[in-house]
Amino acid sequence: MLQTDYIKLEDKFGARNYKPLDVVLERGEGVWVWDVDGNKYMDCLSAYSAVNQGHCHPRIKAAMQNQMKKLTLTSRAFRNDQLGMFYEELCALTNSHKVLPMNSGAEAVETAIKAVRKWGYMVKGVPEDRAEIIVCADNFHGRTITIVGFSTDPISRRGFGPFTPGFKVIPFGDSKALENAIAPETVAFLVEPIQGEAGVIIPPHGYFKKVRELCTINNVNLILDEIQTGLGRTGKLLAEEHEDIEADITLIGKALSGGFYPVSAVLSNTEVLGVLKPGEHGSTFGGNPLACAVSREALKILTEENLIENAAIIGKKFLSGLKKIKNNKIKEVRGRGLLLAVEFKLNAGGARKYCEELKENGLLCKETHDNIIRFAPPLVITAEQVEWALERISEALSG
Ligand code: IF1
Repeated sequence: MLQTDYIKLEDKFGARNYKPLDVVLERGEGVWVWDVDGNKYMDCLSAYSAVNQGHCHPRIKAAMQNQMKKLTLTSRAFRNDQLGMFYEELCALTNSHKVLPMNSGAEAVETAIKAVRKWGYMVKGVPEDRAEIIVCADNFHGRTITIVGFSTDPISRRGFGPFTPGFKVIPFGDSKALENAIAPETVAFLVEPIQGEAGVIIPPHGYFKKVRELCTINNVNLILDEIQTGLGRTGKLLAEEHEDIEADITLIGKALSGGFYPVSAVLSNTEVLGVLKPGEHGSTFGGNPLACAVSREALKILTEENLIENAAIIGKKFLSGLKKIKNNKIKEVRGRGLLLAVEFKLNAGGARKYCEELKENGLLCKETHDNIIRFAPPLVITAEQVEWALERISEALSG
């Protein structure tokens, strides 16, 4: 079949909830992917930070093959031999006390919302059904009705109401706004350490230190959504480390399985996760042995192959290379570790055309909010590969 045949099939039978680049991929290895015609591309999106370990990492593949020969799914009606070790290793790595395993990132977010609301009623003493969670404008936390209900992106919300009550929106990066928003019924502040989908928005220096202080003195849970920024992406295991703070609840997903399987988790302590009693929450696939075996290996790779340090070192090189690009249509170049973005001025005609040109030159990336290109290659990328990428990006973006 030709690429156009694959595209026709997708367009004929698929819902049109995406507008992908017209490249039909069939194979991936490390930072590279190949289309059905054998053309090779560098993946600078990493499935939105789900393949931090690189495409089809052999160790994760082997762990998955080994486990799938034995046991894939038991439901949580019974125990399995992978879950406890997954918990222990994840808690040791992230300095957490308790884990609640789910599947998608959105499910982890929803789980955290349920847990903090129940904590509010059982521990903080908030009147029933009055719990409030503060979120930030330009947030992205997933696509469920509750989550898009507190999104400020009209495209994410339009036509999906009515929405779930109990959320208050404040500007990102403004600790005074948080201070003014906190009320006796506030049970949590849900926020990304760096706003990924908004265009890699990095908070002002000291913002999260103040946020941590405000949450502590007001007995409000700080929920950090690290589903995109976590697991090495920003050059630290968790992006919170750049801010020298610790969340009360940390959400991870995506690269938790190295892109092999949907796995997410809510990391917290007994006070919060202890409010969920048997039968009050769960999911068919949450904590299944295949997910746990895959994730255990995916986490080991991050540390044993020094991917977190690599993201820090190579990310600096990538960022400085992007900053050298000369184009008066570029408004800002920013990033942390290997979560980078080039923002074009609003009158520059958008960023999609640059993504299309880069695709023709063997590099895959994607625009966000029309005028921003995010560059987020797998954390296994080498210095030479960054040079290769920068040559092409400079050629396409210079103007
Ligand atoms: C799509 C965006 C990124 C996330 C954060 C929770 C979730 C995500 C910080 C939910 C998921 C994905 C969703 C995917 C594209 C991608 C995305 F463009 F949508 F916004 F990365 F920026 N918190 N982000 O980034 O996790 O339920 O998807 O497992 O919806 O197209 P999920």
